[in-house]
Amino acid sequence: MDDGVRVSKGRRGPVLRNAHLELACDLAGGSLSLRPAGGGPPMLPRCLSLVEVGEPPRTVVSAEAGYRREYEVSPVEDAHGRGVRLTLASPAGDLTLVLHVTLYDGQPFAVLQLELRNGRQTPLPVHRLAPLSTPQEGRGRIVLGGPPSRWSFYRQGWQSWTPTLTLRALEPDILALPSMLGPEMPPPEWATARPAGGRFLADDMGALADLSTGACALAGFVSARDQLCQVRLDARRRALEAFSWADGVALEPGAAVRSERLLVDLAGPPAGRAGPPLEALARYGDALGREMGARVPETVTTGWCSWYRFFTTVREEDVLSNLRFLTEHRDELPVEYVQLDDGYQTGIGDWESINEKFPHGMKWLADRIHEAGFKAGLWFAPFTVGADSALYREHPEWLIRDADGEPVLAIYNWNQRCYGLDCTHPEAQAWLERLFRTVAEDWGFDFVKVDFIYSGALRGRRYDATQTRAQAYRRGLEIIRRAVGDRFVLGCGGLIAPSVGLVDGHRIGPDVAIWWRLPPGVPLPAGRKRHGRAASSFPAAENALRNVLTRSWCHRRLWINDPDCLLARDEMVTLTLDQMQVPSTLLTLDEVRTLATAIGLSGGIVLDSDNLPAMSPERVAIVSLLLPPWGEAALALDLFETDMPSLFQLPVERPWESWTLLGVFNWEDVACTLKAPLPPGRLHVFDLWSGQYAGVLSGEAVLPGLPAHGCRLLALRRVQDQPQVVSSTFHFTQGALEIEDARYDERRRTLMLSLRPVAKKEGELVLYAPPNLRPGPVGEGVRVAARADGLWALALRLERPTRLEVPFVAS
Ligand code: 9PG
Repeated sequence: MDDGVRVSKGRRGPVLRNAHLELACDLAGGSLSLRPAGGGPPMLPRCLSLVEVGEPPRTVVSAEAGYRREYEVSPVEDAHGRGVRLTLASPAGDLTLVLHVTLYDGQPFAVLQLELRNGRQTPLPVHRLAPLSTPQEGRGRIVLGGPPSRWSFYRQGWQSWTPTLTLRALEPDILALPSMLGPEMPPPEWATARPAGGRFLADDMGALADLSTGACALAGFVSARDQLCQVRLDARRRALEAFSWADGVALEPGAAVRSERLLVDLAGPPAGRAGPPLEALARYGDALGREMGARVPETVTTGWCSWYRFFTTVREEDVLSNLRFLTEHRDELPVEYVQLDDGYQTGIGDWESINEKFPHGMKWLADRIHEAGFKAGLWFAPFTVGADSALYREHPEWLIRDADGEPVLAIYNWNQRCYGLDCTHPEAQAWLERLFRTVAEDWGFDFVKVDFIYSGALRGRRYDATQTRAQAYRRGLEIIRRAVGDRFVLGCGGLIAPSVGLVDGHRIGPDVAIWWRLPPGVPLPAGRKRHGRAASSFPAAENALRNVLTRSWCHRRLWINDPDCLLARDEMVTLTLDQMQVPSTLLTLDEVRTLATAIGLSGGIVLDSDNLPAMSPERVAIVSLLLPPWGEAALALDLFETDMPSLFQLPVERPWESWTLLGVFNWEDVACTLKAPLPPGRLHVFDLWSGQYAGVLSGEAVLPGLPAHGCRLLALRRVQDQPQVVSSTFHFTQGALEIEDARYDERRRTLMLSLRPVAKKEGELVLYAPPNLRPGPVGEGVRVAARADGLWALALRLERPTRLEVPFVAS
């Protein structure tokens, strides 16, 4: 099929089309109409573009007055392939709006970029550039086939900790306000609008799906170097606007400024369950990664992190005792990094001043870690300056300030007000560079976790008034990147699109915690709301897990996802007051398994954060199940149907067999029966955690008795009419790494297995045999036991590469 872009003349102006998409221009009306190929009405019948400029009161200038009759059509070739670009110009007094529209051969999306040219004699402050704005009234509103009550909207969040999820389009949005969770307040007219639901402010990208028709429209920025980007949806008015913030930077006479590049991806009905919206997210992730030059390390990072067990009270001995444990248990916990988190420094900003809990300093500690054969990681909040720090006292001029000259608050944390570092200040830049050179070259760290970095992107005044928030933020990250070279940079509390290309790994959700949900008794910092199931950024396992599922599409497209740490502990701790022994965690075993399942299936970084020497072997074995990492990300099948997806599916392909892993989660506070749709065919269904075999199923699995906050980790394997592997309990993939080959020799009636050790050394291979066969004796060290329904378990220790021949005899 010819997939190339064709240009033709339509009734109202030029038309671009390929096999997927049609863009028709209405020159006199100053708009574009977008529809998926294959007929049907346009989904976005009237796309306008507009800018917001000037001193207060700001004015909105749009292309509504029409585009010039002359337009340009030119071939392009860029990161997304070959295509055709249409350039439309709309004069508006002495300003000109220029819209660049690119359609690519073979891609189901278009890219829109708006340019503003200043023909005035005076500089013009530019605030917002919107390459896409659909009308709020009358004809030209969004058409998805069904009513907005059946729409759902996926809203990307500003930074790591911002809840990211799909909401029904008439529900209220979550609160994601400046400075922690969003860059901006919603538009003022939204504040007074009644009813409150149906208005959403997404960052970088939003995707709208119609659950009744399966149609989907995604608008997301694929460049993010210069401007912060947002997408507004007003579902009641069926209106969408995508824009980037120019931050009021003055546009000089004769000069031009461009918005970021907006990808618009449309898919018409029909849709399967995991159909168009999920594919659109994946395509958006690919395109963003391509344009921003994503850094995607080959292998997935593993390690131990001090934070979620020791917090700021961490001492040198705590790191050393865990280092010792890792050294002695290298086989069971083969991890790469030992990462010290917050708690070594004397102040928020005073990173080279080490507190008394680390008497030998940081270089000494990194040396000990290296000596033991691990790589060393260290935490910073490099763009955050605490009011109690020496840095704040000595360099108040390095802070982002508001119009009154007051430093802008980034967060209240560590019992103090914390402000944002002005990364455009030459002295602050020199300081950052020196700091990270010291950490990398003198101290010898191989990994830096740069945390709370959204602080560098706060709205405010900076030393260099020509720089936007996005540029200042990236400048800071670029300096860190240059200073540490190719060492691993883990972004945390960091913006999403603007970080791509500068970090190797990035946190994708709120912090995990030793509680599922914030317990009622725990006091909240002033001004914080306590949520129930409602999406929140507060540290809690439930909140962390939400984003692990909803942002899985980012993995290996933007960076390596960091789902946050695994907390698997069952350690008891002694209370100082009355010497009482209490559990060191509130997480139940079911909740720990849910966390492990989500982290494993996420394909992302595997960091444990427990006091390892105090953990039982059973709990260490849960960590081992994730090692080595498999590295590929599962997909939340029901992402567009619920605000908390419960089906996390990962296809596993090996030369000897392909199967599917399916995590099924019960987010309810009571035990439930859940139903899971199955891939096609007759499948053996085996759950790793309960060791239960659900039998041969097709179409759907009904899973009774899922405990509160618990899960099933199912291996779904196609039924063969001969002996076959159904599961392996050595690794969470149930066979991907520990089974190198498995084939049944029909003539010899023997299952030939080629095994290699993984982290967990004790386990079982679970085999199925047709009713007329059963396994004969296998050999030394392998215990064969009958299970229900034709299953056989082979229990063994796997310490070296092993070949197993399992003979089958008539039963
Ligand atoms: C160290 C921690 C850990 C953790 C980070 C980050 O909203 N808050 O007040 C808030 C506090 C801490 C926090 C996130 C949010 O955690 O994600 O892994 O490094 O800092 O202080």
